[in-house]
Amino acid sequence: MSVLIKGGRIVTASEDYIADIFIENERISLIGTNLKVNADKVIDAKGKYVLPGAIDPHTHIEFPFGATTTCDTWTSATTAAAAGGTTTVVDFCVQTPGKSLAHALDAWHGKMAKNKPVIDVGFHMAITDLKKPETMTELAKIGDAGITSYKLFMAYKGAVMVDDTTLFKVLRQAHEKGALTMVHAENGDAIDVLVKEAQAKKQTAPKYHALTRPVETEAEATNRAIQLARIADAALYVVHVSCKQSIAPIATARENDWNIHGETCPQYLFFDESYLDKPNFEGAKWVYTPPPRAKEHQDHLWHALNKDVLSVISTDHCPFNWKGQKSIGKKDFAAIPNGGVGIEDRLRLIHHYGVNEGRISLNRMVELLSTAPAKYFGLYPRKGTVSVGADADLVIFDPKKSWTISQKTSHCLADHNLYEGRKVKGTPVATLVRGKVVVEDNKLVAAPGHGEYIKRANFGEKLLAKGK
Ligand code: DUC
Ligand code: ZN
Ligand code: ZN
Repeated sequence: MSVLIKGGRIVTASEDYIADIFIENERISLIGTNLKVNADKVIDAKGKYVLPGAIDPHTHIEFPFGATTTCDTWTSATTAAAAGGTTTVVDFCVQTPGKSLAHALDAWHGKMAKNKPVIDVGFHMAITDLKKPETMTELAKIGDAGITSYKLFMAYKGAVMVDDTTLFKVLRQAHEKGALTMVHAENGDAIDVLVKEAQAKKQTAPKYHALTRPVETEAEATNRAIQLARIADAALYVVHVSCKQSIAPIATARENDWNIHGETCPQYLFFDESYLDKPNFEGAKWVYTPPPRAKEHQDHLWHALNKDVLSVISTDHCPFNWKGQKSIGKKDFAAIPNGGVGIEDRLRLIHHYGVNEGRISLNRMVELLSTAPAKYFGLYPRKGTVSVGADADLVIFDPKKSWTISQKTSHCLADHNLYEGRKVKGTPVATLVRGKVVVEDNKLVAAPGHGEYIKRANFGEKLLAKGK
């Protein structure tokens, strides 16, 4: 199957030009003006942007969390992702404490085999328990499964939180193996005390989620992880940075050329702590971790994104229904499953509020959503750019088309959308994964199963095209 995309404005992290793209055997085979080729399918992209597919390196799909499981399936989440211009996700495969890493990997592949994805997929490995010595041996070989990034939770005491010994051992292993270590940076011990005190005072409302996780708990853990990574001489990537106090140690590290990196997510750019106060328990929809912060942090986050102190915008898509899932915590904020809905609207939101409103350039948007995550997570240059030989993961994006974000037109299964009713200018009109249109005009047009599991390269190394 060959495809010719005609006359689009190709925008990468560093370029912006009008040309045709010819796709054969899932990859881009030619880029040029007025290409004279015979194609099975022709797409007229005049007046549209042609972007490399966005990459979401932070999702939780069919993820068991506390008393419940995130409500999207692999099919629904990846359809939503594709509708919003995302062509690859890297999801967290999470070790069940006490069980092996192989057990987690089997479980994740099993879920994907049942509810098949429509876009490409990689896994990070979240290590929660190193008590059995053989787990470290397993971790040493996890690269064979194409997993080149590890994740550790520094919070959720008594569940998935790790101590500093575990964090440090994993950082050392990552240094040995050329892997990237990711941290959820919050001081779980302090938060545990604050939560128990709030519960004892019968403080039950969603707003106590934020009040028991002050910015200092995030800042302290961020700095601790950075210093431990320095001792281990390992690369570190701090997930979901939410506040200026956590930006500061990352900025210092980067000024010193330390191997420290960070991401933020749209929910920290667009919502503040007041959303938790919405009446009738609606605030529970905004119970994600770290919590929404005071509004002043938003400008600091945009500034950090512009200065490359923060280098990626992921979604941390971790969807729970408001009815039946968030409601588990109706009488106790600490029982509300932590997570927000977000996989579908990232590109539209960042284009509208970032590019249209002058906060970032179009090239920087591509870098933050596609090229940088591809480079960090061993997918580049097979993914994350528009070039000959790359996978034809492409988004045809109409910058003039208006779009109203709504749960009704969403492909996510959650019963709400955090961005409900927001009107944006610019939306994907077609998304291609390895040369196949998977979503067109917000409709799924490919069969689930088109998405493939991708074995990723090590941190800083290149991923070659399939079969190379
Ligand atoms: N952290 C995440 O990264 N995702 C979901 C929940 C959490 O606390
Ligand atoms: Zn987290
Ligand atoms: Zn997450």
